[in-house]
Amino acid sequence: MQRVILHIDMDYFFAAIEERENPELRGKAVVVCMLSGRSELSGSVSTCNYIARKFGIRSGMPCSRAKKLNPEAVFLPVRKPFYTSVSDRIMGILRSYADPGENGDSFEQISVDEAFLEITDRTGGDFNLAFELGMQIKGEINEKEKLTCSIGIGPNKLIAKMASSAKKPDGVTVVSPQELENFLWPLNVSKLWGIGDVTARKLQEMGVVTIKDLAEHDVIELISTFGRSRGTWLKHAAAGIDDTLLKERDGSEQIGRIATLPEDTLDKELIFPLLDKLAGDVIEKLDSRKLSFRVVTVTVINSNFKMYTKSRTLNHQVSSKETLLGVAREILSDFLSENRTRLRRVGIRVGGLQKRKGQKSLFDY
Ligand code: DCP
Ligand code: CA
Ligand code: CA
Repeated sequence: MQRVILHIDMDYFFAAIEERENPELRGKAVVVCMLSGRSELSGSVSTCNYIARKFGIRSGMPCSRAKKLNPEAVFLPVRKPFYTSVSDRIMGILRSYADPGENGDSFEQISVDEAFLEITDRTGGDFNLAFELGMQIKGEINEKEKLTCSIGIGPNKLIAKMASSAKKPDGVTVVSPQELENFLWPLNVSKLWGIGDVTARKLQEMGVVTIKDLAEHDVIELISTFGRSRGTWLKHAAAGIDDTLLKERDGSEQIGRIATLPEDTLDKELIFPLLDKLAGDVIEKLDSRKLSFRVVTVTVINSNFKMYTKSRTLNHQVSSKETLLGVAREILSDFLSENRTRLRRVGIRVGGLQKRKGQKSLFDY
């Protein structure tokens, strides 16, 4: 099936959170600063909103310089733990939109405000459906967190990542395999994700200006300049080729199983035995690696191939099958009480994994 990957990047993230928390900041230039504490405004700009950017203020520049560019701007100190808690909630929302992940990881957080989602199964390889999913994600983040983001959708991580920055802020950019060359080739090589300043400069010296130039460049020459692996990578990337899979960040790994019911049904008598078997399989995997979990996610796919995911976070680490099955049954029962379409597949997944510590806890039942 045609792969579909979605990349999301939050808009002016730290400054957007500050704006949300303090509506009086709306309409003003807002600069979030990493202050060194030595003197007032000795430090660098963490980020700023788009109004501040109009004055030329950028991430990384000295705060004193930002102050000169716009003395009227509001300067705020970074509140990293607070932004991280917002990030965690957003990542939780995003995870629920990724594929169930039967064939490997389907969610990868790459920074505080960025993640990849594999949505191949969810969309059946259809880029129009992927666009709708992107709009749905924006809607949920806006509703729950009052923040905007930019989304890129493409046939692989490379294209998705580059597409998300094409329309910023608040954009959704879809690049299907048919549109790939039109999107990629006119761009300057320095825009290719993975190319740094040094490579970009070397390529310019070789007369390679656009990504199209790079795609058409002699691969032997690329290899002799950059080495075999980097040289072939450049050639492939310029053609929009990228086979890399998504990889869960350590600590956010999940273990799950999903299976098809004997028939499409809404009957617990048929669903619970399968749930029982899946819970057993998951616990077996956890046992073999001596892991406990804290998050339980149930996935269902109904007879119309629509997928629904619901998660519950427990207030401590657990590792027993009884707990897993109990929580999974509760989630599923809640779901069945409000759903009318028969189910085709069900899955269980656990997250918040940790190495089990010493003895089994008294609470672990
Ligand atoms: N950040 C930082 N120092 C930097 C770059 C970024 O502290 N030099 C922090 C603040 C940003 C967050 O990381 O809000 C995300 O970085 P981005 O590069 O995604 O930038 P923004 O989200 O702020 O803006 P954009 O709308 O351009 O994505
Ligand atoms: Ca961002
Ligand atoms: Ca980012």
